[in-house]
Amino acid sequence: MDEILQKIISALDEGEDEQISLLVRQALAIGFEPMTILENALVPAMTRVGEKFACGEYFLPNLIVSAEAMKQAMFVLEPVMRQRQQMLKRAGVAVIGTVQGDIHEIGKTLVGTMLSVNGFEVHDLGVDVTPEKFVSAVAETGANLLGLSALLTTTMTVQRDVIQKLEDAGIREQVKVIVGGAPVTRAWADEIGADGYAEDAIGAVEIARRLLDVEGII
Ligand code: B1M
Repeated sequence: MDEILQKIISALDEGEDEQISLLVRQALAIGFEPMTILENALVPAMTRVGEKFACGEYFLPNLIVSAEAMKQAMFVLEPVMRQRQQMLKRAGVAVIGTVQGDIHEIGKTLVGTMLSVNGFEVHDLGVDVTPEKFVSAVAETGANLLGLSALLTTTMTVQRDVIQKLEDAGIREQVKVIVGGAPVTRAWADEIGADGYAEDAIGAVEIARRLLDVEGII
């Protein structure tokens, strides 16, 4: 693997947020595409940190510093991604957030960024978002896409609650609901009556465009 990507992986693993910003800028300067940096360095490195946490090699502080480094890297990448795709015509209006009880934000933000750079007007509600807040945001923005992220097995069920609340409010038909996050599966999406499921951020854009019948390339 390229040396610079390897350095980015190490910086994320060690949670070196200043160093990682520098390295990501360097990688862009020598011609790496933002998606290559994301897919070949940042995302696998973050996944590896999670695996080390799961097996007891890393502890919560490791997760926190690595997540912070990931966010810093995203701050550098996001404007570049936006700049490169800003000519796209509007694909739709999306509301997105991580569900109540869950503060994992990186995957959700990545999905929001990818939707945004692919022509969606994105209203990112952040993390720990109640079903009620999702419902009012859909009503207020007139969104035709709602993205619900959940990273914990204990918070996946809130995705079902949100869909139920949309039905209660009489606006379920107005909006396509897509769900995702590490524990979420297609079977779960079907079970709770979501319109779509995606395993990653690019998949989220693909399914959103398909559901809303938007033409064009990602
Ligand atoms: Co947490 N955490 N965490 N954590 N954390 C996981 C999720 C875990 C799998 C780690 C592990 O044990 N291996 C585990 C969950 C176990 C489970 O329920 N199955 C876990 C746990 C247990 C916890 C705590 C309970 C730990 C504790 O306190 N004891 C706690 C819970 C806090 C809470 O939310 N209430 C907690 C806390 C944290 C931190 C705050 C330290 C930090 C988050 C910081 C932040 O976001 N600002 C953190 C982190 C960093 C992780 C891991 C290591 C990495 C998550 C991440 O950012 N991945 C994670 C392990 C893992 O997932 N491997 C873990 C990178 C990101 C790009 O991927 O978020 O999966 P991801 O998003 C992907 C896809 O999932 C998908 O696309 C994204 C891009 O490709 N996707 C969607 C996501 N949302 C989507 C929505 C869509 C479509 C696709 O449509 C709408």
